[in-house]
Amino acid sequence: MAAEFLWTLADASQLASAFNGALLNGRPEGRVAFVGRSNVGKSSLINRVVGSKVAQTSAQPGKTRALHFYDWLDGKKIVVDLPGYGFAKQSKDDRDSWAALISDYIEADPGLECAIVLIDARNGPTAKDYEAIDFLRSESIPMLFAITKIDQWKNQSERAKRKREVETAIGELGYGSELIFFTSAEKGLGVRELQAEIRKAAPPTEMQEGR
Ligand SMILES: Nc1nc2c(ncn2[C@@H]2O[C@H](COP(=O)(O)OP(=O)(O)OP(=O)(O)O)[C@@H](O)[C@H]2O)c(=O)[nH]1
Ligand SMILES: [Mg+2]
Repeated sequence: MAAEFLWTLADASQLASAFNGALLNGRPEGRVAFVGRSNVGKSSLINRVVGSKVAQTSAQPGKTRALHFYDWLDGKKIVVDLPGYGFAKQSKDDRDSWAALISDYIEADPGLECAIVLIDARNGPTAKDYEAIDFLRSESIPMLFAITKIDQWKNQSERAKRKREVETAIGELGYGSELIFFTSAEKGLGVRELQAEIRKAAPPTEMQEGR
């Protein structure tokens, strides 16, 4: 089996007992979190990356409501499916508590090696994406960027224009184009390249120094 479900984090009160140093519930594998607005395709891309349909996907935004952890056996990583942000139908209280749960987890996990920031091919980075990137940067989490649903690009000229726009926007934040992956979970595009890069993720420097 390529992947299996490990754990759900639904409430920040579960965090205190989950970590022992870099171990997550006794597990040493580094964590890789998929971050992005609701409906951008996080769960779908996770299923492609880990090679089995472990994460639930839906055409309705707001499908993933807690944090779900999957053991990606071949990649020797734990993959984290986060709830999406910017889900318009949520009440403000719901939005705040979801955002708090995500940021509490990111702050609490010393073994979070990398965040994959997903950006919809049709919109480019939104204001919420910029906020998420700022937060991850402030926590010193290395980032990769996955542009999702590139099968929605209609032709070669749209593809070229959109690629340039995304590379410029992310470049302006100080991240090189080698960190950007153009993907389609539907067609399986860009998945192999992203898998290879995720495998390379290493523990944050402070942890390595502590060994
Ligand atoms: N065309 C196309 N549709 C996709 C692709 N990836 C995901 N989708 C569709 O986008 C919708 C949302 O996908 P999910 O993977 O559930 O999105 P999510 O980011 O996990 O959403 P939340 O759990 O609500 O945060 C579903 O209808 C998917 O079928 C893709 O590569 N191409
Ligand atoms: Mg989801």
